[in-house]
Amino acid sequence: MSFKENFLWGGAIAANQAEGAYNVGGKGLSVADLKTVGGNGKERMFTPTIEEGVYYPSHNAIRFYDNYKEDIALFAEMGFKVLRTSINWSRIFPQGDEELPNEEGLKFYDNVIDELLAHGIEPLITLSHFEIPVGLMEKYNGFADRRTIDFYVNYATTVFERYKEKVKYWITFNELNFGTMSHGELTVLGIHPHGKYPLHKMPNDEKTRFQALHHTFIASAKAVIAGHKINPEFKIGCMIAHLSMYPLTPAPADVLQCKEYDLLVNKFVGDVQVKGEYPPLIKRYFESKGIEIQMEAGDLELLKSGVVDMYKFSYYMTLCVTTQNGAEASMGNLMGGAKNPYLESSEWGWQVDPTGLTFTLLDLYDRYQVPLMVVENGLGADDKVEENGAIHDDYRIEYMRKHVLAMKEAVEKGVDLIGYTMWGPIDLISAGTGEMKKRYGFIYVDMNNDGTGSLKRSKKDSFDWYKKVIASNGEEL
Ligand code: P53
Repeated sequence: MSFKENFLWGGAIAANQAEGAYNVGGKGLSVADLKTVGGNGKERMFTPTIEEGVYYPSHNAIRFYDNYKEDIALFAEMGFKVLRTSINWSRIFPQGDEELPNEEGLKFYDNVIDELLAHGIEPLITLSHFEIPVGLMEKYNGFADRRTIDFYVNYATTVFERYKEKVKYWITFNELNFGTMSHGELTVLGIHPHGKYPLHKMPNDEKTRFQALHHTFIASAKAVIAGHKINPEFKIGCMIAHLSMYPLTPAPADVLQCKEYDLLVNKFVGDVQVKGEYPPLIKRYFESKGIEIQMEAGDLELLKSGVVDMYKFSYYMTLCVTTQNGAEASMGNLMGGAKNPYLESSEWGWQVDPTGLTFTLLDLYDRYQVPLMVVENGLGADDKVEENGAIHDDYRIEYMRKHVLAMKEAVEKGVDLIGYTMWGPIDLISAGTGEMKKRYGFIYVDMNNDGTGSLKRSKKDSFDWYKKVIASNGEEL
């Protein structure tokens, strides 16, 4: 057994990390436009307004807005079956609470989607990829306010209607489970802090955060219901940053801790979106924190009837959990985790673990029994350009080869896996650091961390490798 015949091979990008043109064509500001550049080990900041002399990488990004034709042609050359990208919410509803959409914003996505279809590439559209309009953040405190649900649903319905004949695959929210962590307050939920903040040191207001998260659950469910009415063929997914975890030691306390973190950080949000209900074990956590989710009549029914069609997730690394070195019992600190002595890390400290992908696929299929799709995976690395312009990224090929083999193993074991869109087929702005040199692409973009460079695109060695992988449906690795 190997990959299905119509397996969806491709890549994934996000509007704010690729398009640029942040204030063109009537677009409003999104949260991404207020994030400064950081670095490896240097945090990005959030500034409530645009400050002079500060560099905001999303403003120009890699100018996919002007270059999309050339870039899509390169994706097509690799044989992409699918491209995952997001619609930048604030291009369509500049402030977020308008009744009618911005036609110029829609026109841009008409062009992108038509270009993809002309090349036989299926679009997979994320509705909200860390791109909530700043207008909604300022006026409503983002999803902390229940009214934001309706603005989101109006936006979702607008684009579902517009693209009902052209787009079949959708994601309601990117990495919604980041909403359980303090930095997700801003990035995912649009909770607006009135001051400058390093992104990982957001005010840690769990009550507001989990209430806002509940509102995104309702928003997602309502969008799914509306989407299926508009086109019953739509396949709408959740998207979870699956930060797969192992206990650091076989000490029973570590194993137990790991189980509880996995529920909070990974499974909780997926359970709500796939099973349509809060997992029973989360209630104790809320009680212990004095959190009481305010629900309206009908909310529980909405969650049940608005379940997603498939489970989509990102997978980059695994983390280790331990009680032994006093590791804080806070989800916000989890991204670090404890070091796994059996794994190597990327230059940015992400532990590389292909076997962990097989483990994760088995774990998820065992829990949900719905089709799965890996919608992000890849290696961020600082590529070296040779004098003749070549880029020998054999480390990236190695990373991806092992992860494709890991998926194959899961498929052989019976997992229903429908596709793979690796992250950043063309180099783009890093979400975590805002850097350009944390590169994932098969296509190199000549641009530096400070935005200088010709923006010229060129092929890395991995370009031909991936082309071969797709052509052989994952057999020639
Ligand atoms: P960057 C952290 C951990 C797992 C996934 O990330 C993450 C992050 C955010 O840093 O986000 C996803 O660019 C996200 C993309 C992002 C990609 O992973 O920090 O959906 O927008 O670019 C890679 O290396």
